[in-house]
Amino acid sequence: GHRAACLWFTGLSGSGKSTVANVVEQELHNMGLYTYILDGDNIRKGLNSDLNFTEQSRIENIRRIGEVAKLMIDAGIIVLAAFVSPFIKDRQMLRNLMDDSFVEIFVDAPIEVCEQRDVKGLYKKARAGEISNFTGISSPFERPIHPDVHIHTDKQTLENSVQAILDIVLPKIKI
Ligand code: GGZ
Repeated sequence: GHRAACLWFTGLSGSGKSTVANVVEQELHNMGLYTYILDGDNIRKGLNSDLNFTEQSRIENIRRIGEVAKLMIDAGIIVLAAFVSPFIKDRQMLRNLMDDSFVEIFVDAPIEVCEQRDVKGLYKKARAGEISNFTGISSPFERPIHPDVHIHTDKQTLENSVQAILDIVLPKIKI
C-alpha cells in the first residue's frame, strides 16, 4: 500500500526519540492511519533479548528490526522505529532495504544536554563504568549526514519538531 512507510528515529539516548515518535504516532493515528511503534521496550525485551550493546549486537539488532519494519510496510502499516542506531552503514542498509518507504529522522541534541536530562540514570552509570559500550561515552554515534528530517530537541518545541516531521511524511504517504 502507498500509505505505508517507516519513520526511523536515530539519536543518542535521551535525545527524545521515543517522545517525538509517540506524538507523531498519535497524530497519524488521529488521522485514521494504521501505525505501530517499534522501540527498545518491545524489541530488546522480546525478539532481540539475546543481543547486548557490542558493535556486532547493535548491527544485528538493527538488521532484525529492519526486516520486521519491512514486513509491516508490506502489511500497509506506518512503522515508527526509535533506536539509537549509531552506525551510518546500518542506516544505509535500512534505506536500501525499504527504498522510498524509509524516512530517516535525526533526533539531535548535544550529548551534554542528553546527559543532563539523564532520564533513566544511564549516563551516570556509564560515567561510573557500570555500563560499558555506552553510546556517546564509550561507543560512537555516527551523525547522519543527509537525514530526511533533522530536529534539534534542545532548541525546538516538541510541537514544532512533530510538525517538521509531518511536513515531510504526509506528502510521502499521500495524505
Ligand atoms: C546505548 C543503552 C546502552 C548502551 C542500555 N548504549 O535511553 P534509552 O536507554 O531508553 O535508549 C537506550 C537503549 C538503546 O537501545 P537501542 O536498541 O536503541 O540501541 S542500538 O540501536 O544501538 O542497538 C538506552 C539503553 O537502551 N541502553 N545500554 N550501552 N544505550
